[in-house]
Amino acid sequence: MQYQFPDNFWWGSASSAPQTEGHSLSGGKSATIWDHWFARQPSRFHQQVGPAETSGFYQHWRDDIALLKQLNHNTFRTSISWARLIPQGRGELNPQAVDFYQQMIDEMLAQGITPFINLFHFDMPLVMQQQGGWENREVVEAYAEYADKCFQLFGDRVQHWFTFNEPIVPVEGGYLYDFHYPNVVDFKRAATVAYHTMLAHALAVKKYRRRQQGGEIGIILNLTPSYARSGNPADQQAANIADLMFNRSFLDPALRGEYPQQLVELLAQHGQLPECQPGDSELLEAGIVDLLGINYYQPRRIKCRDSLVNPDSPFMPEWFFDHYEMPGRKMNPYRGWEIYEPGIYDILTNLRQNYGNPRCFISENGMGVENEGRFAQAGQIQDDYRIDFVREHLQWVHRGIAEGSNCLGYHMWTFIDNWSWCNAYKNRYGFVQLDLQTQQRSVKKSGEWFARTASENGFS
Ligand code: BGP
Repeated sequence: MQYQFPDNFWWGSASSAPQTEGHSLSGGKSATIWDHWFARQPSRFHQQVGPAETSGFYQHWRDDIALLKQLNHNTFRTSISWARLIPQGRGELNPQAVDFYQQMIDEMLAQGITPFINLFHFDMPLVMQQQGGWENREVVEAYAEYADKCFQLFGDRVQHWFTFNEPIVPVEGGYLYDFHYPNVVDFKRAATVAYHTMLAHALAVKKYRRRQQGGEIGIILNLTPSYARSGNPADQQAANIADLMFNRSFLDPALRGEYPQQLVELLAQHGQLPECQPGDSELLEAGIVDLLGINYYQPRRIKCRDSLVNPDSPFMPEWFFDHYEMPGRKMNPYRGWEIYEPGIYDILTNLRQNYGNPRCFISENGMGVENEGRFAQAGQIQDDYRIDFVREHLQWVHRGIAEGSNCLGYHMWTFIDNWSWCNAYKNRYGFVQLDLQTQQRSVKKSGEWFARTASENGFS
């Protein structure tokens, strides 16, 4: 076989509680910011489809886990919903949620599927947001209590924990570019949210290690390699700043326990540094992860700015660079993102050469497709484009591993087509097609391909 992967390679897919569970206001769960925002502004959501309309994992988990097994997953990631487990954010547990998560995890284990459990996937409980969300250090404490509760309840069964999925997304969406609640546009507040998120991460890591449960804890970051338009110093400098802002702002604290000096200086120079407290540096250092999840979808193409910044305009990352469309780049024709497979290899190489080759795995990679039903033949979606997408990315992962990268697995986004934030069901990503009305699941051609690849531990 041409592309044979190391023994015990993790083959699986990723999902999250808010995108799959449904029952968003039942089973004792309280509202998250998504329930709240949807109720107030349904028009911000594609076809006005909100977080209640999902594949109903809260109900169908047993069948879905059987399907995972059928597709030869040896690992699967989902998340716990904070608002379901502790509806008031702090304090009393919801017994229905404890039962649900316990049974779900036990069923995965019984089917030979190792659960990877994430604690926060953009789903801030509304009660916590009403107290200021990540801007409030009390919420950081509350999150750490919630995390510790999860370790206490499920840590005997779960050996792979993640504190956050893509923590930069709520920062960008909620505080910079207005695509998540609370729809603030303010760099300083965004920087505070980013900083507090990493403190929350580190506190959770500390609590996990204190329990000595024998497993590992990590974080999942969406890394977008920044490629400069040219070797010209101005373009290079622009790409470097984009990298600092969008990658290293989370990668460095997660893997080195500190922020890049250059980023700190840049923000200090512009009066944008968040407020620090004594002890923060030690805390960040304690947050160095055991395992890094890498979500990779697309690169970032950067050039220097064409025009001078108006110093009276609000401070934004784009003060330092412009995005540019590289001529001849390969686009996903069904979703509008660039596809650049070598980016996944460049990430692995960067981690190996500059970050001590950490234990890592590809925790999300995937191809969203609009109106995917048009590719159905005899009842099955013939998604050869997705097979090509996965295969080509895996070839680069394989090369990275051959050169020594410590990449332990590959998880596809996602298992069953799911609800996705403001996009709702616009982009379908699953190995399994979901009929939202009937809730029927149908395995796509890519699901069958992946099942074969997982069972053979590679492909030719
Ligand atoms: C990632 C998120 C996922 C999922 C995916 C697809 O950034 O971790 O939760 O939403 O992107 O996104 P979309 O449906 O917007 O194309």
